[in-house]
Amino acid sequence: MKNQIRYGKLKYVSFILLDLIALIGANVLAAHIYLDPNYKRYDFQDYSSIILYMAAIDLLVTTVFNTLDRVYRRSVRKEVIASGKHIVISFVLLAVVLFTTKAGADYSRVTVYLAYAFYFVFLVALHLCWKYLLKACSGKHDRPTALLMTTDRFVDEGLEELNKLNIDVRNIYLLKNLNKDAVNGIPTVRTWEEAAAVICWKWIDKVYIYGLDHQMVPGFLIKACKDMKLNFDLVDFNYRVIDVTTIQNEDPKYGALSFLEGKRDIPFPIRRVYWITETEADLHRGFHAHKLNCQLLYCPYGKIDIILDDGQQKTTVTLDKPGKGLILMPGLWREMVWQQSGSVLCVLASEYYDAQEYIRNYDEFIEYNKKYREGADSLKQTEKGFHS
Ligand code: T46
Repeated sequence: MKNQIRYGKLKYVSFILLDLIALIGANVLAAHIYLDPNYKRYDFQDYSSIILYMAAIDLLVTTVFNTLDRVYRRSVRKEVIASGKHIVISFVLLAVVLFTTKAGADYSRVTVYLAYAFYFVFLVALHLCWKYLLKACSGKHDRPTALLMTTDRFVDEGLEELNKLNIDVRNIYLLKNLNKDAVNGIPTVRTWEEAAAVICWKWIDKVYIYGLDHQMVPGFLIKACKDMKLNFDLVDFNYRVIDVTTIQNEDPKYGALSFLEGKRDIPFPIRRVYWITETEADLHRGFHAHKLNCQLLYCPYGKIDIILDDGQQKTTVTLDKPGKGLILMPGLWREMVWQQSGSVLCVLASEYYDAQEYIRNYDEFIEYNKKYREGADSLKQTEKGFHS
């Protein structure tokens, strides 16, 4: 709820007021229909005090159960479910309050049932109408708006890429936010809940993930975006050479220390670590591609050429110092050539070992890559994200 108020502000408050108006309207209608002025046992004056109980319970339920969560962008189905949940909880609480305070006998139960039935209908209808009206009044964006999800290592690159696509990045969700409130003047968010609130109340058109494996996107955020009918899109690269932070001691006898940090340097979950040792110069290994596995390669000792082939062109990256890393996304054919005997290759991998996930035949790789590219290109043309 804190995030809803923070990003929704007056828009969010307007929904609370709308709920109260719907509640009063539903009660007046129910009393009008059911409370017979000639029937002495109940009259509206007595009944009106129940509306106060209902209003208090309504506010309590909204606050405690966060039933207005993402109300601005809910689908009709979600709206019906959330409003139903709100009504059921409120009804149960009212029953508990009334019948434990013995006040229940003073009221017509049928009127209460009717009032809640009307309240449900009003709630759904008013929420839907109000959000369409608010959206119509807030106008269209000149450029598509986006939330960029990335790591602090790739944030500048990601912003540059989206800038090229003429996309207006409104917020950045840094996977590991080290107390950065903004990057290049664009505010950051710290949690998936905050990201979901921004997407909702700032009416973000799309979430872009840059330089991350999709496994790093929290499942709850994916679900929240689905509920808001919003797509994810990858602005991707095949590989990246990165500097590995290395602390060189002034006194050479203490050597150097290099380190990599999860979520900042390593843009995928680490499920496996392996290393290749006892090697001779001119050793050739590899000759395969991965369908799923993301990797980070580094060579803490020696010199190794990594020849990469994306099916169209080849590139060679030489790993020749501990302060150099190579991130490889899936779909790249690779060959490793040891330039110096004893060189050590270390690999951090996103997947457990699975022989089925390798492509070891080059023709098969070309075929696989062609299909993958065609899929990616058609997605770009239709501007539809592939993760949702
Ligand atoms: C890669 C490059 C850089 C396992 O049983 N578990 C493992 O985790 C790995 C990595 C390998 N193996 C077995 C499978 C083979 O029978 O070890 C044997 C040698 O593996 P492979 O021929 O795949 O080794 P490389 O050097 O060609 O490739 C390895 C990795 O497999 C690969 O993912 O990208 O290093």
